[in-house]
Amino acid sequence: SLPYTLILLRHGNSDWNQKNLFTGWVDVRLSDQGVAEATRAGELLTESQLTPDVLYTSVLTRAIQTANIALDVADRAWIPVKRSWRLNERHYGALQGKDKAQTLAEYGAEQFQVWRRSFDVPPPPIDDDNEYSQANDPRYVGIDGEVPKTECLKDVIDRMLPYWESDITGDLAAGKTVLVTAHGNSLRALVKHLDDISDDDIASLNIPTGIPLVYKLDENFRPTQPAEYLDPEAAAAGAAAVAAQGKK
Ligand code: DG2
Repeated sequence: SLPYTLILLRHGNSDWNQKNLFTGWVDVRLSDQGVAEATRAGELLTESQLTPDVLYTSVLTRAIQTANIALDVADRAWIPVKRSWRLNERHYGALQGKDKAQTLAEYGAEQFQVWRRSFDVPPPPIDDDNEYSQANDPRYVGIDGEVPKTECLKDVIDRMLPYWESDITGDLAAGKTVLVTAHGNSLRALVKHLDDISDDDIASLNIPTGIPLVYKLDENFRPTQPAEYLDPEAAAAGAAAVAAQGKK
């Protein structure tokens, strides 16, 4: 029934978030802090009486773990699941595995910000023989198109939105409460679309780890009110921490 309910959840803090490394499509696990954040996310869902009917995740373990933990805590571990590489984090190209603070020191604040937050400038592409390349990762056999070697936010929008339209909106239209568990930049792409944020303004929007963001949508999948984080104070602090990453 209307308005439709959509819950966005960035995975909890990962081992590589903790180590301050560019991650992208590298399949790292949650840190202990991330497990605690996912647990808290489940408690927040319960406290808010939100009951997801269907789960969407990327094919990356940190998002899958987060959703599993949160839904288990919320007593909804049994709901159907759909996973897609189209919800994956932005592919970070040759930056994958690099230290964010070192990259900032080496290339300067301007280049660092362009690589992290520009709309249409991708980082340099990763070589197929780089240890952090996904060129030979079996989970991407049969994806429609080539495994990316780098992506900017615009590329993420271009591969994510078709899936939003073909699959996720269908479940919303059927009246289901949809939980999407994904990543900093794949969720920035979706929020940009939902809130109609300009290419310039999206640069300053950061998504905190592990805090559910709830949208109420009309029949055209447009917000009927501003989206709300279930813990606004923690979300503001978390977003500020993401923005400051690299700057020690
Ligand atoms: C982070 C985002 O992605 O990093 O790829 O390093 O959400 O999967 O931890 P996530 C990464 P920034 O773009 O915020 O530097």
